[in-house]
Amino acid sequence: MDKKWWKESVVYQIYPRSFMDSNGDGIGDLQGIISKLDYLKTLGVDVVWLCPVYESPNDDNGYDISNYRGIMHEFGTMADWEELLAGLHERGMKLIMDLVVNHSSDEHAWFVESRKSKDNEYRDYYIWRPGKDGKEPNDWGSFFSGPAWKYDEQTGEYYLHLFSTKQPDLNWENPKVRQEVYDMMTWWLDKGIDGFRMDVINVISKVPGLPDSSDGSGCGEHYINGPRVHEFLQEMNREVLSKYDIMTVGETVDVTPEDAALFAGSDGNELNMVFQFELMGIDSGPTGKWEVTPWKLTKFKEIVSKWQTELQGKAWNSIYLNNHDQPRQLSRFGHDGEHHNVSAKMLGTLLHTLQGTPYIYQGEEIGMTNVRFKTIEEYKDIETLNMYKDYQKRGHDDSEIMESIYTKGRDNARTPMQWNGEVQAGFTTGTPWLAVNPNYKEINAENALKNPNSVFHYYKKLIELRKKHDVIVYGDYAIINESNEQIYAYTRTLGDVQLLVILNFYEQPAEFKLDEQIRFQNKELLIANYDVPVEEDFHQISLRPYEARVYKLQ
Ligand code: ISL
Ligand code: CA
Repeated sequence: MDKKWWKESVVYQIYPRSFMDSNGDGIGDLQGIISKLDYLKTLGVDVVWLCPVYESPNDDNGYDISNYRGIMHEFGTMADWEELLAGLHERGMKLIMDLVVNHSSDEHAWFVESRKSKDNEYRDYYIWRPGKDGKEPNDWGSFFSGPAWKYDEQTGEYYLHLFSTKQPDLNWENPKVRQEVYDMMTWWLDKGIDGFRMDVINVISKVPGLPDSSDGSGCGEHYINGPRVHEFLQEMNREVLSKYDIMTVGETVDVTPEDAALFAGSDGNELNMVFQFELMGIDSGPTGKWEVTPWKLTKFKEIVSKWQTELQGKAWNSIYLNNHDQPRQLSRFGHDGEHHNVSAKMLGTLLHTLQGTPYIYQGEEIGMTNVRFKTIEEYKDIETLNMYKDYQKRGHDDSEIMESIYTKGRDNARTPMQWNGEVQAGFTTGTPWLAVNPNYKEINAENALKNPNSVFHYYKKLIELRKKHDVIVYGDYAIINESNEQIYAYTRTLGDVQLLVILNFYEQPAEFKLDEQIRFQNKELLIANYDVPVEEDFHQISLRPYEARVYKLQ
């Protein structure tokens, strides 16, 4: 058992723009977060992952950074940030910062210089190429629709931007760029932070020559897990990470467990863990995420089991079911109507009892849901807005596009945190930058704190259990009743202690039969989302809608 604090921790992700507004301008800010630190302490989380709070023109809500060492003025000042760090540390919590270094903002001083002339000393900080036959240098597409290249009048060349046109890709081939990044990371670590979440870190190395995609799709084969990515991360680890007792998690698009074992292997020479996307792709069609496709529990179990077993003993998993880029887990995998409370708890049970570090996304702990704004004008996310224009141009009808946005759009996760049932959900005294979800009168933190039966108190208990039972953190995973289309059940085993997790993923009742192979003398119910009758026959359990139970067997 290779014990590590970051394996035993529970992480809480904050999207600052939407968490809490302290000054009535409608935008969440650092003082707002500070005012809620006791809330986080009550929940019991160990680590806060703060999405970007650096200076930014906010083309992509802070993922376009114009100064890596300054705080976005809408969020506050460096003094506010220092107060936040101290406030977390005083309460025994840690802080990890978002590191966005695949690209910067086009308003970053490096890019302002870089675009001035071909012989500018910052030219090679970015990826510039002449056009090919009057068109883009290659066929790569942007994650946010359209080509990944933008023509720049000034020097008559194109620059690469895998994301928005205001997010030019940094040139990691240039050792000066890498040194700038390492210096900046060291600067933040010396301020006392406890680690980094690294944005799209597996696309930083591009295949030399930047060839067209082989299948004409314009997709990522020439930059996802590119030729030098492990070399770069090992260098970063040597120069920076290995000098501190910190945690690191890489956001890695399109990786397999084999890739993950290289990025986050137990030898520890790159990162501690990665976010995989395989599960998040479960309801996408051949054309991508906007092609909404029904998902199946058997497939869900297959993906999760694959990651659980293939990383076991080799690398460490991160566990998440939603974040600021994904729809709300409750609307996607649970039931956001009548079975709201039990299904939110069922999903929480899964999150906290798999092997890996659990990540809670703000609002998940009170069961926040997707939103359906009537018109596209109410949406703010660049990915959503670009896709809307693109699909309209291609002749899709409006109601079909809106349906995709309702199920998959990133603004589902970005509506303001629902603190109470008062004006604007208690998030702001002004007009919020993105409208609040109209269900805030029922679903809000104040109600959740008051009600002992709430999702919040259930999450709190799950977090407490993690601290008491090593098997929850370190136990080996094994799936049981694998082919069952309605129930997800598995065991976690550590020495002679076994955890048995039984989850009904649907509204319909289900019969669970316990495998004869599972033998034990004592059983203890650790947590459940319904009252469980004592005299029940354990080998045949009737599960109610979205019922979840966790037993400890010995
Ligand atoms: O949001 C997505 C789901 O469709 C992805 O395409 C997403 O853009 C990708 O996961 C990378 O995400 C990260 O980098 C982006 C930023 O917009 C996201 O918010 C961030 O999490 C560019 O920095
Ligand atoms: Ca504010």
